[in-house]
Amino acid sequence: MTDASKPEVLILMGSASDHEIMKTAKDTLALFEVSCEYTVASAHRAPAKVQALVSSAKERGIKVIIAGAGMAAHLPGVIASQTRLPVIGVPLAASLQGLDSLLSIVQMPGGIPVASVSIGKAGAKNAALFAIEILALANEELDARLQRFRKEQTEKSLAATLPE
Ligand code: RP5
Repeated sequence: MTDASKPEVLILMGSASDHEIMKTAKDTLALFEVSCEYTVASAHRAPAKVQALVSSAKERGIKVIIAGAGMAAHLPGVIASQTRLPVIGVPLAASLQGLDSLLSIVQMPGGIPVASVSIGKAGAKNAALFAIEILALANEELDARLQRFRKEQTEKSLAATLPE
């Protein structure tokens, strides 16, 4: 679907401890055959790595960035400050059930936007789907896949049965 040698989505996370949840974003993109770059890049432990990846992202063909972080989750905001590519933040529940990271990500002061999804696995899934929606604006085949995905999801919901 997308050229595996030219990923259009960059997924960064603050720590290897975020992988367990963030792999859901990667797996969701893979369902749509959308390739991504996927790596740990901490805003406070490895700021030069974040800067290098983000400042060169557009010229590498990246169109959307997904950033997962927990606790004082400044990674998405730091990324957004260095690029005009859309940044989707995934708040992770590393402490305080993720409320700390949710507020860190969603409460960006005016001027540098970061889109926030929900905390944890559902958020990682939705971050990927949102990235796909952005890419699908210029990709009819991807848009058709999204339509099929929504249709199947609706059919599953309508067919759900409950135990007696
Ligand atoms: C954040 O701190 C990371 O995104 C992670 O969610 C949290 C804890 O990191 P570790 O101490 O587990 O590496 O930067």
